Amino acid sequence: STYNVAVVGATGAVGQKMLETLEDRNFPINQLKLLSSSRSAGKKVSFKGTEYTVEEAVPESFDNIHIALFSAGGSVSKKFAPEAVKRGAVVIDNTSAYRMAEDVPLVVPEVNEADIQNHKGIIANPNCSTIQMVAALEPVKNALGISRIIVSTYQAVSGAGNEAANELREQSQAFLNGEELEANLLPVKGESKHYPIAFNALPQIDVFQENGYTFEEMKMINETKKIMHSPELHVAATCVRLPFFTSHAESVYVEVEQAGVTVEEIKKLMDHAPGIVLQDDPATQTYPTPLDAAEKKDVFVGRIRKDLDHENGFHLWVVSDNLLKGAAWNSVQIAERLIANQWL
Ligand code: 11C
Repeated sequence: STYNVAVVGATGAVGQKMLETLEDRNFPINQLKLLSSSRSAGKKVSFKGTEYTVEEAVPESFDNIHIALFSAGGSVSKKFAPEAVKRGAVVIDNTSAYRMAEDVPLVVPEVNEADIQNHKGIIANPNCSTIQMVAALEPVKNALGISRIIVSTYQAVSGAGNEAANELREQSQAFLNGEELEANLLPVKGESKHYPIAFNALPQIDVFQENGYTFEEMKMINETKKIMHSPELHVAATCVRLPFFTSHAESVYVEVEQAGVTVEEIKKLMDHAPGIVLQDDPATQTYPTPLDAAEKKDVFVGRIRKDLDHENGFHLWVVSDNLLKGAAWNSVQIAERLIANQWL
């Protein structure tokens, strides 16, 4: 059978990738509706060779929709996801609006696919930097147990949307021309202070919380515990924005519960894990990079080493396309699993 699908936020960085992914997967679409906030309504977007006009989302837009993919910001999800559910749609929400809500499954199919069946109409797609980390660590947790994670991220500008990518482009050109850099957006739109991202590194992604961590860091901490069903797990994160366009990279330190584990064992786990590609050979300088991972659906892992001091500690380098596995692909994958398991 085929389904009526709505994409909310169709003109955004993630929305565009959602359309590409639906096309690429030959998703069983009967009718496709492209929606947005009033700001982007009227724009033209093409899908499978047909041009669609993006419509402003209103509650009635969701009449007869089976699956609605949301990625137009938290406030749009808060306003329209319940309207879509009321009309019988299942919502897969790529914003942080519902991720920590108790009755909303937060899903990375390689980790907790079965949670999808508990949905009450909304399924949340985790934050991009969380998704790639838990996908890489799930096989380790299953086989060896995990007690602690300490992660530092190296995140692409596209995580902050198309505008941030444009800012990097413009600042880079200005820098190379010897001109003054204009910073209007990063680290956080709407904050009082802005720093240039070109040729720089910004240790702030999203707003600061009272505990001194940023919201992005707290997302990684809280979402990881929820997805892995491990409220007791120790997790700490430092999230940094760097001047490249696509793919987030992460240096992950993990302590396993089992004693006497070797690097070879961890490599073997990675090699057999779904959605994970091991790229790890120092002899041939083989390791993942953001440029190589871009436009690919997998999560790439390399640089696996044993900690020199902690018997159960390991270091990994994890890279994935933030707009695909981190967002659009994970959302479409949830939709595919919904259908395949008849959990719609
Ligand atoms: C970034 N991780 O790179 C963010 C973007 O909660 O879905 C994704 C925000 C989210 O800025």
